[in-house]
Amino acid sequence: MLQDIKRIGKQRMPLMRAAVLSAALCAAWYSGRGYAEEGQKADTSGDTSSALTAGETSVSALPANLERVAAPLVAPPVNRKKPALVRAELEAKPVTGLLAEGIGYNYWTYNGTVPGPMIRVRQGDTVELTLKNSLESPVSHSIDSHGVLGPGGGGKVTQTPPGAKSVFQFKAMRPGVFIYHCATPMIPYHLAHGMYGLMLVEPPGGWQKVDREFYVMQGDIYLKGDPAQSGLHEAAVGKMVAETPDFVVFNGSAGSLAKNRVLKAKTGEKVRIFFGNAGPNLVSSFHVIGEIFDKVHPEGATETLSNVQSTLVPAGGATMVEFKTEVPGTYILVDHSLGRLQKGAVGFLDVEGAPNPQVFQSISAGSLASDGH
Ligand SMILES: [Cu+2]
Repeated sequence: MLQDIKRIGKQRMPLMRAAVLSAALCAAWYSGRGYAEEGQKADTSGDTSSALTAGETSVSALPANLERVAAPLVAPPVNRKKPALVRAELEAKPVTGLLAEGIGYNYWTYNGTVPGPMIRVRQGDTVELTLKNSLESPVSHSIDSHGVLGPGGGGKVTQTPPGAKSVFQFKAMRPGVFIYHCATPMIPYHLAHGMYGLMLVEPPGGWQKVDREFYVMQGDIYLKGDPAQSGLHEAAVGKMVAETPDFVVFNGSAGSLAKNRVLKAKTGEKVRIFFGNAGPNLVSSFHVIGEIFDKVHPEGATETLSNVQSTLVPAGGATMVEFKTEVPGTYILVDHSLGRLQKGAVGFLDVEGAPNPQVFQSISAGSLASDGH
C-alpha cells in the first residue's frame, strides 16, 4: 500500500491540473451554490497554466506487479435492539491499481478500496462521520450520503483539503440502501476515480436473515488515450462529459469478480446482493444470468417486488436483490446493456452443490464447447 501511495505521488501534478479543469467546468453547473464554490476554491490552488485536452494521450509505464484494488467485505447485520451513537471514519486516499489486464489506473478511494467501506447502521442511529483526506491526495474530497437528510447530504460541510479532516453528525432517519460518494467538483470526475460506497440503514428489526450477503457496485471509467494501450492511464474529462466510457466495471476493475475473486455460495442458500450504481453516467440493468430475483427492493425502496429478471438501477441509486440458489454452476452478474460486457461489466457467482435435475438438467448438449451462457 505504501508503495502504491508513493507511486501516486509521482502522478500528483498531472492530476492537479486535471482537477483544476474539473473545478472550472463544475463551477458553471453549480454557479451560485456555496458548497461547490468552496470545493472549487480548495481545488484551484495548483497550476492553472495548463489545461486538459480531450483525447490527449497520457499513458505511462505500467508499474510492476500492479494488482486490482480490493473491495471491502460486507459489514455484518446490526442486530441491535436500540438506536445508538455510531462513529464511522473514512480516509480519502489515492491508490494505483489494475483496471484490466495490462491497464493501470490512478484511483481516488475511501480507505483504499473500490467501492469504499460499507457503512451499516440502524434506523434511528446517530452517526458521527469523520472524513480524513490523506496528505497524498492531489485534491480536496468530501462525502455526500444519499441516506442523510441535510444540505448536500453532508457534501457542504465535508469539503476537506489534503491533510485535513472534517466531522459531521446525522441521524439515520430512513431505512434503505443508499449510495455515498465524493461531492467535490468536478463531482463526476471524482466518481469516475472510484470515490463511492454504500450506506445501509436497517429497519429496527433488521432485514430477513439470509445465508450470504454480497457487496457489488458498478461504475463507468474514462481514460485518456487509447484504452487498449498497455500502461498506466489517466482519467479523461472529455469522454466523461460525452458519456462514452472505456470501461464499465463492478467493484472497480474488469475481472474484479473473476478467478480467485468470484462470489461463492452453496445450493439451497438464500443470497442477498447489495448492488449500487455509482455511474457517474450510466444506468444499469442489473441481471444475474440463470437466476430470477425472488425479491427486489427496486431503487432501494422499502417495498419489494417478486420474481424479477432484471432490475433498473439508476446512476446514484442502489438496490437489494435476493434469490435462493437451486442448481449448482456458475452464474454471471451483468448489466444487461450487454455491450458493456466488453467493457468489463461482468462478475461470477459459483454455486456448489449436488445436481438438481428436477429443476434443471441437460438432455442432449448442443456441443462440448464452453461458450454461451
Ligand atoms: Cu473526491
